[in-house]
Amino acid sequence: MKTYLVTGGAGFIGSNFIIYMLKNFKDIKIINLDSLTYAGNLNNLKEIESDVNYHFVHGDIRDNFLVNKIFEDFKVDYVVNFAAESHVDRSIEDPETFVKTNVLGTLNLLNCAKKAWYVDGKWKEGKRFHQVGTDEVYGSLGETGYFTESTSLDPHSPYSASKASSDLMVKAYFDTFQMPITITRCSNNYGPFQFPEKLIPLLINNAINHKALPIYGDGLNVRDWLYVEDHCKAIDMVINNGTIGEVYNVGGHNERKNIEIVKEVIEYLNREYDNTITEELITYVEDRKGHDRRYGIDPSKIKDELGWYPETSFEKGIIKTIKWYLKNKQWMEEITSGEYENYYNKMYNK
Ligand code: NAD
Ligand code: TDX
Repeated sequence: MKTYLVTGGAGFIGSNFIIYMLKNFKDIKIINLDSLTYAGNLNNLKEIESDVNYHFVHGDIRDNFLVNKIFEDFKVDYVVNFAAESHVDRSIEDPETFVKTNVLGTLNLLNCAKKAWYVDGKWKEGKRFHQVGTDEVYGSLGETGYFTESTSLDPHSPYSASKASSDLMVKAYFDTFQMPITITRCSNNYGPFQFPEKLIPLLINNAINHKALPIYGDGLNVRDWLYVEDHCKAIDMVINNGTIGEVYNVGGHNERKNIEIVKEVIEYLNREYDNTITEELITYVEDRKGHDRRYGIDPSKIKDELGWYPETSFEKGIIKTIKWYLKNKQWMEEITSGEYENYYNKMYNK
């Protein structure tokens, strides 16, 4: 029975990962450590919250006493570090919070894992520290080419700089201490439980409330979209079968211009939900500072070595996603009240 310490498990990808793992494996235990920032929501985990193999701990990944205690109380085998400040626009407003959680938080987890796993001059068997990274650390592509694992790191936003720093700290613990680590770097995820500050849920939420759909710059920036469950599967495969010390890029050759995404969402909602939702809602706004033009992942390594591939096509995934948000309007209303409203009004001056 393996015990996973999942950090940030009340956020978007973390909650999908916990649900995916508990649904697929009966012989694992999951400890979810989350400080419940604006992005963390325990309602995401309703369907598994009473599972005997699930345990929630409310706390910060920077809390050295607490994290050491978790390692003592539970025989942690795997750390899967999702906990992060994850939104680029917020990092432009407040870079420091990103360094505190993403860099110092990761460092604290590494130190606690080392303390628990490195005993009498050797590493205990069967341990793994997995860092959930992002393709944004590679910077921005021109019209051609893809990010491979050997692409130089060239982050542009405070968010991606903090994620690059945390990846490098994890790598340093492998290079210096031979800590058993792996890193995945994934492209843009979409699916259930994503906080509606990110493009796809923001579009759905605004459209159904007949609010403007803000498009940064010319709308021609490209992102490589991956359905969240495919990402969860990739992480599981890398933890269990990936080579220690290695980085794996995760993405699905699913590139779309932002404006194409907006039009697809409008088209579906107009046809299936409310025919007053039209392209008139599209509003071009000032571009994001340092806005990366294009991300595109080359996933050959994870495909060739581990047999992973994205199972959900964008055409199917986007419909599944829109339907989920329509069915869970209350989740959206709850999560967007209070702090989010203030943030949204500040960002878009509405
Ligand atoms: P999210 O913002 O939805 O969730 C982050 C979670 O971390 C929240 O539950 C929050 O409460 C928790 N958290 C934040 N600070 C914490 C702290 N100091 N201690 C404990 N918990 C804390 O993020 P997400 O979109 O689910 O992303 C998860 C991870 O995946 C992040 O590391 C992100 O960089 C990475 N990633 C995200 C994407 C994407 O498209 N969303 C793509 C690639 C990589
Ligand atoms: O209102 C918007 N209008 C708009 O045009 C928002 C929120 C975004 N955009 C654009 C900016 C990007 O080009 O859409 C694209 C996607 O934006 P986000 O959803 O903010 O994602 P991105 O900045 O690409 O980063 C995401 O993918 C990589 C996640 O937020 C990161 O956590 C992850 O590492």
